[in-house]
Amino acid sequence: MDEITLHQPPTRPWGSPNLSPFCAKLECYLRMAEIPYTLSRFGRGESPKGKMPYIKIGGAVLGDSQLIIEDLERRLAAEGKHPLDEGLSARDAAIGRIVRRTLEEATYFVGMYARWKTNDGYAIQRAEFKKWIPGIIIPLIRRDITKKLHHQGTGRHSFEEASAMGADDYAAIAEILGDKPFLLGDKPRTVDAALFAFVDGTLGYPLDSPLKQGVARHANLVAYRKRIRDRWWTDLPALP
Ligand SMILES: N[C@@H](CCC(=O)N[C@@H](CS)C(=O)NCC(=O)O)C(=O)O
Repeated sequence: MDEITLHQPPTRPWGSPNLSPFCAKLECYLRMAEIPYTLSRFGRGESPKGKMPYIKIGGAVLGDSQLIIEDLERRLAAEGKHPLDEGLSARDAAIGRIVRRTLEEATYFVGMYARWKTNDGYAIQRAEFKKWIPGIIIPLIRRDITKKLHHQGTGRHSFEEASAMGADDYAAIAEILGDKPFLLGDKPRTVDAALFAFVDGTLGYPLDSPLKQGVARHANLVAYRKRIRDRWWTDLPALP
């Protein structure tokens, strides 16, 4: 495998891998798949999709966490190594896809609401973002995200309504996880990188919200997060 540089925000806030769940997902995948990488700063101008994360590999710049993971899975297979989703049944692949898309295309916006639209969340965001971007643009980011939340739809609900929808997503995922070590069985699959990033990003965020309480209610999701942190994130503070 060519050398990989992973470009993402430079901080590990609140004892978590990253403030962006998509960055936490991709970095977790790299660790689970045992693919070496080095970290570098995020530059919007060079990001192929204008979003974080992106990687450089063998002279190419690739964007979108999922497109990158799928590319790396193909490279692992081509090298005779073991992609995380090797041997996955069609049914499990379908379940993994639906869970991931629910998290990324629906639950994600509830987290954004908690972080950017509520005043308590915004105070936390402002303090963290100030560490790596000019403070003057942070209110503009808030305005932009609030507008996006409105257009996407989640922002039109009360925080309680939106949080209940997010909590119900996690309840459904907790049901699928059951007492298995990973979402689809005994081995980590690509979907686990995404699920870990979202569960960890919700439980680790320093704001007590109905969304966070919704995740914390599920002992299996709490244990899942710890199991993955204990194995792949020993450089972060250990969880009790
Ligand atoms: N589908 C993309 C989503 C990435 C994404 O939305 N990243 C957010 C941070 S969590 C971002 O870069 N936002 C900045 C923007 O939209 O301008 C992926 O999987 O990489």
